[in-house]
Amino acid sequence: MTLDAPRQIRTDRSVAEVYDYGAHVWSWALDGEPVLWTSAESVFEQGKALRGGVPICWPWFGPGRTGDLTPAHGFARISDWSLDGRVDVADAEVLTYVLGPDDAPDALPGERWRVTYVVSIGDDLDLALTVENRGATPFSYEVALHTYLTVGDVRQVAIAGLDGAPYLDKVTRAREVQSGDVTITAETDRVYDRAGEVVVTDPVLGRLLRISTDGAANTVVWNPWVAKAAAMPDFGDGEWSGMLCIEAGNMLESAVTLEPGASRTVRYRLAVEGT
Ligand code: TA6
Repeated sequence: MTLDAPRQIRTDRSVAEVYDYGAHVWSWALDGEPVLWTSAESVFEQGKALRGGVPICWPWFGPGRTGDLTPAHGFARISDWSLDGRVDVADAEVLTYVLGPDDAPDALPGERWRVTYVVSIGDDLDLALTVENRGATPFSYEVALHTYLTVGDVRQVAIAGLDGAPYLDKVTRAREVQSGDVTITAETDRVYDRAGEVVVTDPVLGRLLRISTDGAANTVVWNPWVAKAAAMPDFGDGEWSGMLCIEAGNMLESAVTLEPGASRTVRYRLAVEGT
């Protein structure tokens, strides 16, 4: 079944589209220039993830810590979220989405949780995802805001802010320590044990993308490169050089355990600056 049309957001400098499906911020352009990346081959069907924008990975990341969970990256991005509010504030538009167990096709019966996602679109993109444990027992999850960024040529970007950070290289399965800026010279799929601020310098588009986070322990850097891109039907073969994922969240050893009544927020702010 195809999806309902996305909500159209327009502010002084921004144009964006947000699907209630997955509470998925799909596109965001600032001053007419795309900042989020979207694949021309993405599908728009219930039950399938969109390829681009900011997919929400929850309550697990990838196949989960057991390595065998489906759907990949959890069910939040393929569930219909409820829009709880939409307000204009200063030069931004703020949408508040909510997901509960009754909305999620794959939630376990009797689970008592609630996820609230506040999306602020203006001169920056500001995302805040809060998970509440409304049950009587502790509740664990992984989470990531899996942001796809538009870059001029991924082979020419420099990613600063992770120097010295340990990471799991998901391509080689080795544990490494980052030395200097991250550059992309092959398939890259890394979970860093650090979050905070990451700056992507894009010499082709002549801009910096500044990502700052709160409540996250991990940063993921991903580019599929040639072969992986060709192997994904919803990813155009030549699109890989124009995109880069810089994701933030809590996964693997940094998965979150919420005590009854507790809540935890992960926040991701994306700003565009001239070089
Ligand atoms: O965040 C990187 C990653 O975990 C990669 O391993 C790759 O699987 C990517 O996410 C995309 O996952 P998806 O399920 O959206 O195709």
